[in-house]
Amino acid sequence: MNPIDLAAWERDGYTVVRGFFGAAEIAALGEAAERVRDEARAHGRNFRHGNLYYTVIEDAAGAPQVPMAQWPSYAHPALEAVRRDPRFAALLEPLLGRDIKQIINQLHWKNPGTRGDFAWHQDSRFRRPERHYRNLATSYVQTGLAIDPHTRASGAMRFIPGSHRAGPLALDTNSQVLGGAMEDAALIAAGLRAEDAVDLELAPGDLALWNPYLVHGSGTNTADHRRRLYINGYVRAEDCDRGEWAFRGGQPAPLTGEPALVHFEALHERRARTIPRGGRSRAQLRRGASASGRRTPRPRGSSSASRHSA
Ligand SMILES: O=C(O)CCC(=O)C(=O)O
Repeated sequence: MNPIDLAAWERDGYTVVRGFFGAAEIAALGEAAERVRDEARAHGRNFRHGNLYYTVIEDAAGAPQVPMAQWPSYAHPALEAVRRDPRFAALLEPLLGRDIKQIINQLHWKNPGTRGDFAWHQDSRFRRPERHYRNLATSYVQTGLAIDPHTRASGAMRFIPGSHRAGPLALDTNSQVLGGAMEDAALIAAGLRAEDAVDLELAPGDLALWNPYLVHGSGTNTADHRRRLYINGYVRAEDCDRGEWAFRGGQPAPLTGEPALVHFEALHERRARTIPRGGRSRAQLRRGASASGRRTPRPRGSSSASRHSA
């Protein structure tokens, strides 16, 4: 039997599958996440290669911290295998069918005491341009796999159950989500109440699924351990013009060949301009070196994809 509680999904806009991955698998995922973090920190600043993007900030002591990595699966086979694990295909089939693309592949880290808050938002604000995403309310499912315990103290996500049923709400869509606090005033302006928020408490291996219109955010980690989340966002292929394939006919579709257009509008332009013939090897990518052996220049300014895009 499929473990998604479809009635709860429709009513609340989210559901949780407990123990979706086992302890050993989560330990391996955690190790892969640390390799991504080490690689991102070694760059010492924001880094892009195609859709892969590392957000690197400085902590109070001036040391590099990595709150988020986008599309680490291009460079890390262990993460690539998880995003197209057959269990996701079976789980998602009743909601999305058997041909499924992927829009989000993201790791989030919240270290104790560091601010990695996410302001109240709906993920729908990031599904742009709108014409490329059809029937968003029913064609898209966001998933988050817990690597560490998610509790109120460790900065678990907070959901407003049922808020997805209103569709797009009057929440600020101009301010940054990552790094912004969950303000009650933002909810009130959208006709919602902070008292209705629930904590998304997860044990390692639990998987949360939520609707793109569900209002959610998350707070600071005040626990004594880090809080990591592996987010994969899936879409019914026929309803979306963007994204990487995850499952075709129910079968896993590995990432191969040219990256697909997802959020980074300059993907093909930038590749054509900066990647010399032969591109870069994985080892060069890991070292942050270009094909010519030099370090890749800092990405210009803040692109649409350098912003939180879940
Ligand atoms: O990692 C978190 O706490 C928040 C994630 C989130 O809000 C999102 O990905 O939309």
